[in-house]
Amino acid sequence: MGPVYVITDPMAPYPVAEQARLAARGGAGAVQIRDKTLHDDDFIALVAMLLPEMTARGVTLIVNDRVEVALRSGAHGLHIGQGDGDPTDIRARLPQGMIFGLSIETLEQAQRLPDCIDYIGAGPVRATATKPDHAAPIGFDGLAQIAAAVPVPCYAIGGIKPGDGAALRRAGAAGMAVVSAVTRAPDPAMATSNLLREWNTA
Ligand code: TZP
Ligand code: MG
Repeated sequence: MGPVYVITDPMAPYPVAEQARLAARGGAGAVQIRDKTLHDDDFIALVAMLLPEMTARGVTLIVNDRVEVALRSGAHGLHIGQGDGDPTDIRARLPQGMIFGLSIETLEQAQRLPDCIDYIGAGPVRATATKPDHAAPIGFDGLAQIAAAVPVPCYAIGGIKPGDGAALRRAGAAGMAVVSAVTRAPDPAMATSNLLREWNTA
């Protein structure tokens, strides 16, 4: 999926589809569509519309939270959080080859990671206004402990900013998952390509 994973935000200045396109243009390896309020049918239509462009660019398109939407839209992947159901039961409903990610907030959760998970999002690394109900920040040390405890790629999430690439790589992250650093940047494509360049030169 590459080191830069961009998550869309319906509250950000650009429409969600445009956020996804700009992230792809900037070199994101993965784009997650995250919208807690969109009706399932609209969510499915949005993902289905974006899928050909994302596939053509080699971008992994991931649906947040909703199993039915992931299944019915043909998305490349599904990402769930700790409260979204039993991962093993959900995995059983997904087609083979669909990428399956899980949010991890503590070392204990990392140590109990089900073996059906392809990658994790670990965080929040820092407190962030993007997810007001987030768990306690884990910091870079917590991130390093979690990354070392799991056998799958670990994406750092939460309060990740330009300039963090080297510290995240040192902590053992496979990449960074960002919302505001890209979706609220004046030029989201440029912000994405800057994060990618920074990661690759860190
Ligand atoms: N999960 C943990 S923190 C977070 C999510 C979805 C939000 C991250 O947003 P930002 O703007 O990159 O801090
Ligand atoms: Mg969730």
